[in-house]
Amino acid sequence: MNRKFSNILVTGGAGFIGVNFIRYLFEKTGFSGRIVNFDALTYAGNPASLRDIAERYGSGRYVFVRGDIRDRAAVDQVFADYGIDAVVHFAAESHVDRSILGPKAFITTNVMGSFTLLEAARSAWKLSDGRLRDDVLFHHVSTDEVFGSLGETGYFTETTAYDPRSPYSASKAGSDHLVRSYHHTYGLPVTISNCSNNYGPYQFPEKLIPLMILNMLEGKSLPVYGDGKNVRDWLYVEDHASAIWTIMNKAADGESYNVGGENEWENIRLLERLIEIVAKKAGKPVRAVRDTITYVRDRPGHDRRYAIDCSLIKRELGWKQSVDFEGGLERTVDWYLANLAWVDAIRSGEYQKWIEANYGRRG
Ligand code: NAD
Ligand code: TDX
Repeated sequence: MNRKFSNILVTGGAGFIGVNFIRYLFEKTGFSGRIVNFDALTYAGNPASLRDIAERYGSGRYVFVRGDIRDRAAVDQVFADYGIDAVVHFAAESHVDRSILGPKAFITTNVMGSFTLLEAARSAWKLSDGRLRDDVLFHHVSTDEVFGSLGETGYFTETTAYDPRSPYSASKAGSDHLVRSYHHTYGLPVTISNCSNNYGPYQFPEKLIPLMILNMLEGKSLPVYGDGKNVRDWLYVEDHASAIWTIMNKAADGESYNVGGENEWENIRLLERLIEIVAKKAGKPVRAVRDTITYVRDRPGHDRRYAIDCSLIKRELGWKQSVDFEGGLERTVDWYLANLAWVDAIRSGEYQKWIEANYGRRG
């Protein structure tokens, strides 16, 4: 496979991974086409994260459209307006804790929204003889959480049975199944990636790493769920972007690939390492920061361990990670230290005011 895309629709491109993916495409690849960033701007979406990209490429190569993937008319309009020939589908509710508190938005966006997007793609890419175009692609961005929870040993491979255990992972599993069904039933050209935990710049400060960095800087307590021994596999976000781009360009239609960092950490061990880095950079005594670790009640249904076997994408498509964990954590801490204004704007509601001024009130 060697595909060429001219007009890529990125859904959820104002969120953490979407922002990094769009930056990666413009700055690190030879992509010369147009990106249409379609995002509803929920609490997690912040177009200010791409303000410099909008200034540099806004004359035709970068377009932001505020819209909801559950809104069929709005999605149809984007396909029609921009001659979309590829979709990279990031838009989702993504935080497990929120899915426990309020699952509904996860079902409407992750399942129904993905369904709406698939229907719009199927309709926009239909040829006059009823078949679908084969020079287009729908790439679905999914998670390792669809495979459930591992014990102390073993890895998720592409053939591991689905076993989602939170409303978030169940909704992502539902969307994965829909995407595959559109390939098998209608011949929609699709690819899927199931990736492990990402970290890096622009991550919303509700997720473990940015939350802990900011709490350390502010002298707040560091809430560790349960016994702190849950294990996650961490990948620097730009390496996820490169994996998606590799799959989009090289994978056969209908294929899924697991993507991971081959970098497993118990939460408490990761936190201890992060404390050392932040304390040093912020000039705080390590022991004082360590004393703020607080074990709190566990997340209900907390998956014990995720671990990805990503040998297939390495072997078949030649992808590999480029950022080691030590370097990635340093870069991430440096980014938050240099971008406290980005965090403040989120926390103070300043960016929400900016969104309302520029894009109208949130629905
Ligand atoms: P995020 O929460 O930071 O961003 C999600 C974005 O989607 C936001 O910009 C939000 O405004 C937008 N959005 C939400 N609902 C929408 C709707 N109905 N219509 C249009 N836009 C909507 O999430 P993220 O961490 O960047 O994750 C992106 C994707 O990657 C998700 O599909 C997630 O399941 C998947 N993923 C994330 C990770 C991770 O570690 N963060 C790992 C593997 C896979
Ligand atoms: O305050 C905390 N304390 C804590 O101990 C938070 C926010 C998390 N944790 C634990 C729970 C998890 O074991 O840290 C681990 C990581 O938690 P999150 O950052 O919430 O990520 P996780 O639940 O693992 O899911 C993430 O990775 C897979 C993303 O949010 C998902 O979108 C992605 O699919």
